[in-house]
Amino acid sequence: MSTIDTHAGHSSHGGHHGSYLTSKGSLWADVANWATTVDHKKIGVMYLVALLTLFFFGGVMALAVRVELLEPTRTVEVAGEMVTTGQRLGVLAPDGVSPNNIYNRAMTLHGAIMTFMFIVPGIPASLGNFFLPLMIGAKDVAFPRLNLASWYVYVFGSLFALASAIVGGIDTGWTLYTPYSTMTDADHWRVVAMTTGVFIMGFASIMTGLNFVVTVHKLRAPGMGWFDMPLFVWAIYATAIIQVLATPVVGITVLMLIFERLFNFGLFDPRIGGDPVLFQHFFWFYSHPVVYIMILPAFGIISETITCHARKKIFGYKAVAFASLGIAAVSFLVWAHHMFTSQGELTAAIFSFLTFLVAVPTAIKVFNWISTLYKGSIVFNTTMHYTLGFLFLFTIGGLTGLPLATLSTDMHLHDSYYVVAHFHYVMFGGTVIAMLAGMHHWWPKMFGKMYNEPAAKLGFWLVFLGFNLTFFIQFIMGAHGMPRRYASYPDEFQTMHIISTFGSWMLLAGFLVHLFTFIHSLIQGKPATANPWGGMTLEWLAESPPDEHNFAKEPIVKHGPYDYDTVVPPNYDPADYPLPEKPYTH
Ligand code: CU1
Repeated sequence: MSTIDTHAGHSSHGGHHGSYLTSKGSLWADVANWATTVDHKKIGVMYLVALLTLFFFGGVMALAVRVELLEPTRTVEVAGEMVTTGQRLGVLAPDGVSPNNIYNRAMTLHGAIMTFMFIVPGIPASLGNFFLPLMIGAKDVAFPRLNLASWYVYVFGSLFALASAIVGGIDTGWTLYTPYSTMTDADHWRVVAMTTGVFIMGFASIMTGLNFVVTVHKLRAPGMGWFDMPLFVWAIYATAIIQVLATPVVGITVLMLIFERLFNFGLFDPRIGGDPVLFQHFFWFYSHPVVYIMILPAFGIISETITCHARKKIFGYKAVAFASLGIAAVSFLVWAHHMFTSQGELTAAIFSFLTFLVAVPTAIKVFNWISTLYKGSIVFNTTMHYTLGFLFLFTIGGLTGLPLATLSTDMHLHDSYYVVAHFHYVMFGGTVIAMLAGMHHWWPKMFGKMYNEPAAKLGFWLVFLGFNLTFFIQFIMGAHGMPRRYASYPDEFQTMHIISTFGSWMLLAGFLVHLFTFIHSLIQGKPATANPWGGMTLEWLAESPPDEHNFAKEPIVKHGPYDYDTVVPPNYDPADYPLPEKPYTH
């Protein structure tokens, strides 16, 4: 039996001495310790807390938008006054602001928070920060102080962006399209606060990406070649390359917007020689690659969870690894597919073709995951539920992209609810569901506690069914002509909107179940052993939760990350978490 050299040994049960979570003695000492820490694990947890807080605010905005859409008319008369559905229900109740405008602001804030502040930093900054060094057997990232700086920059940028909401909010939509973003609201500072926030957060993203690229190149444990790296590491590496190359473009774009807004530079205003579509080119040159910053880390998580919980070697390791790099490369060539309705036919046809190219590496990944499941010893725990949920939802998200990449059908579907549904199937059905898979997979490692599986599974079913109820019907609405971004709509769409809003409440219930399950786990969960699922990657060699410096001794890699068929998983005790029998050959 080949094995891994380490002093980590078998874990004592949870909360052992010297874990990164061990208190420094007093509350003040702990706060000071966390606020100045350069430990990638603590920074990962700090990112997770900040991200989930913002996810909560973005979610509240989404719920408010869905409540407003329960009724087709914008305003109804109540006691001689014209009020909106939201006002009547006490959800959107502004004083002295046009109701439509409030709807637009809630919708914009939902989009801006969820994209710029939650899903872009999302998996890399939280789970990536925590697990990338552990998975390659390193003590930390290459630049620990830069890592801490990125967290502060991210929080500072987020506060800047949220300040725009406090002073009244912006109504441009998260894409900040000109001319809306250069002309709406007499008060410049709302748009400027949001865009400055985006500009600042961009630096956090670049810092994280740069850190991960150098970490992967320089800090892999002895014996770990490029093709011995876990696929999550490959995915984060590909993401980091996009972060470094694409993010400066959004920085330039929002600067141009700020200068146009404040000083009339004539970049986007045709009256003084500008071109409003130019903004869209700049914006999407960043914001399409960013879609892959959002989804590639999710792919990485699925490659880990599907192998570990199906007890099987990944099918086609190199194909999956290179598909990540392929997607990263093609992601830079497809930006103009967001502008099919505003450009020449030849250009549109070329971008349509390039967009279809992305389907090739993506489909390779999906086929390889399904092949990995074939004849696997599948454990139907919460993580596997989310993994299979991801395959189902992401496949729908991917396939419904094809009619949008096709010029003739896109003319009809452009800016309709069909796009909203497609986008949410990819971003929520893909990224958020995969993040939930990752959080359940790695929770025992991060916090040293197990969680209640039946409760977590209930959470899964509420999230899964609630999500489909909310968004599947939006494909149908969109195909029937319901445009996106409007507070009011023709009566014929009301039933479908009501169904969608009920779905959003179910989704909320699912998240509350998960929240309680995680809190319950932290307070009185059963202590986790070092390797409860019998995983093969290096993070399972560390204690649960890991020591301050990760491993007692630098691990030396002697087998691949997915050798489930030939190697007994290190530190695994069947008494703790029974797994299906595995016919180990050695
Ligand atoms: Cu795109």
